[in-house]
Amino acid sequence: MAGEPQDDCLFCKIVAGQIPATVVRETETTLAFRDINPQAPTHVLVIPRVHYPDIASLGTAEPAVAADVLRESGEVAAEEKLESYRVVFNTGSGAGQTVWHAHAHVLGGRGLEWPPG
Ligand code: D5M
Repeated sequence: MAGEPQDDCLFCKIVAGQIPATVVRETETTLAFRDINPQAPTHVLVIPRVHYPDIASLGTAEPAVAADVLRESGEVAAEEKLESYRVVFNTGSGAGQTVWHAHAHVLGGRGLEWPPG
């Protein structure tokens, strides 16, 4: 059920402490940890503790938690002292989503081109 931990979800396992992660920030509703395959000098993922498959379904069901993810993305950027950075929600396999638990990518520490690939 949406919102409940999923046995087959990698990020639910990180939330539960069953898989290790390099955690940089934690709140009651969110977790921020370093991406295992960084695409920039700073590459942190911010996730809700609750399971929703993408940011749209999280935003519809639990808008306050979606707002927490956005606020924490900014807090990560501030902690990492990023003057310019990008917050990305890949949504759908055609956009590169591979983990079906909502997550923001916070990317910075190098020049970021626009439009993205
Ligand atoms: O982003 C999913 C991201 O999740 C991708 O950048 C790799 C990252 N990832 C996968 N496994 C781990 C673990 N175990 N720790 C940290 N980061 C991880 P997407 O937008 O779905 O492609």
